[in-house]
Amino acid sequence: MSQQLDLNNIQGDILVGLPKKTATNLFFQITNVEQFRKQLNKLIPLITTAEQALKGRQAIEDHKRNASHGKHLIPMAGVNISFSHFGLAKMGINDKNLIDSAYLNGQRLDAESLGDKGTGTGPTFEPDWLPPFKQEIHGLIIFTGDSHNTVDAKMRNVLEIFGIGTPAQSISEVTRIAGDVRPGQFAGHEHFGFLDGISNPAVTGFDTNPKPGPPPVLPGVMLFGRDGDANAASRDPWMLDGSFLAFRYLFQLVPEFDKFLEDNSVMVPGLSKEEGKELLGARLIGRWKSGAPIDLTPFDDDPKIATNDERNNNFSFAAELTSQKICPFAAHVRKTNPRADLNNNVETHRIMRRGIQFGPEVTKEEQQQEKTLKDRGLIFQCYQSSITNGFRFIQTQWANNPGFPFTEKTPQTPGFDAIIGQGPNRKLSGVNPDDPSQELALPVEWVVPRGGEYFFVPSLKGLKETIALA
Ligand code: N7H
Repeated sequence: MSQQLDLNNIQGDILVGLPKKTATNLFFQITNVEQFRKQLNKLIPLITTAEQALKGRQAIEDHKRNASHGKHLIPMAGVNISFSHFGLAKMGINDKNLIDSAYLNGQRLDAESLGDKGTGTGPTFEPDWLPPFKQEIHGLIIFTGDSHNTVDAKMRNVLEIFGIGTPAQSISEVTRIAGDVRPGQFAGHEHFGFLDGISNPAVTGFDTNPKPGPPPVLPGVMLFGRDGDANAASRDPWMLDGSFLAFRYLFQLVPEFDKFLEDNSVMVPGLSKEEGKELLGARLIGRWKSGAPIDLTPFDDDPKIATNDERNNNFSFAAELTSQKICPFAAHVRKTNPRADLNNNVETHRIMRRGIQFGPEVTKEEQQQEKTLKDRGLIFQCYQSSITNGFRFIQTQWANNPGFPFTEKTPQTPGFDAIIGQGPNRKLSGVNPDDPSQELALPVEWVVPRGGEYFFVPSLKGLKETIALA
């Protein structure tokens, strides 16, 4: 099978990431199938391909190098579209060869297995999700851009194509969720304060010059029908170059998280209370707020490592496969990409993360009350060719599993991923480097899922030839 990728055929968010300071996710239902499939022809030329997203990123780089650019950003908008199983079924499109039970059943039915809170059990389980996500969602259009104005203009343009407010209307909006990069010095950092978006897999045949780090993955780990897609032989031709998108609407309890760090500051000789607090945060994540990995700089932050692409992802926990003095087994980045803990045999479980923050900065009032009063968090999006092996595996088999990574050579139980692990009696070991067997209870789930869905992101060809109607 050829590994030659056609970047004009792949939607831009999957391999490249749509450049964004802001994004709006528009969830919709299809109300008039024939009309929608015809109107789709007009949307296709507006979809940002991987090739265009690369050009956009290059233009941004060139612009930044130009000393006279000031603070002004280049106006730029991106559009991608994807469909849930229910959307494809509504259009009468047979997607059984996407072969993924999580996708075919939808995320709502998966919520209990993911560990989301709710009432009832089995078929009667009702997740504590926001009402729009309990409705059937057929599709998602992602709009990204440099500013709200650019994104809103593109969105108006697209809504017009689908005849919103006219007799030709073919979709109805279920909900829209907007997010923004955090302001000023916090840009690129998620709401707990940690730099995000550092480690994503390099893809063979796409990343010609990958930065030092975990081994690249075959393109089929992200794209249907390509080398590395275990089910490539069973795919229908229109599925080639598509991907799955796992969407999660994750709220974060930031003042409560901060209070926990404060109350449980790691008491290591020579560290102040404040330094012990920073150390605890770093040991829960596996990186300092700057982004520097603790596997490389365990006891002091070193922002120079964080900004050095040759170093910031070049670690593997190999120095301590049976201990957790340097990095707790359950640290978020060790749980979600265990690297040498599994002999670097993690290719099929790697995901391409694209997310953005939502909600305001923590207010003075919230700081004083040490309590969340305003909604904020992460719009989590990740791409993979198997949800079962990708997002879902990481969440259920690793983050929620106190026994993982399997450390036969140490009696210590790793415990839960403090950030995203869900389940009863949350605790972890390894936060105290002087006594890694000591356990710390995690009384609050600081990341709260309030909705989500699984989508298929078709190729441009798949959209034109199978989903749109002539
Ligand atoms: Fe995570 N955080 O701020 O704590 N994540 N994550 N994540 N995450 C990562 O390496 C965070 C979530 C992964 O290759 C970093 O880019 C928060 C889910 C994976 O080394 C930080 C939330 C899932 C990696 C965070 C959240 C994952 C990763 C370090 C929710 C999958 C790469 C920056 C609100 C089920 C691991 C970086 C690697 C890194 C945070 C969610 C997975 C800072 C706050 C739901 C695979």
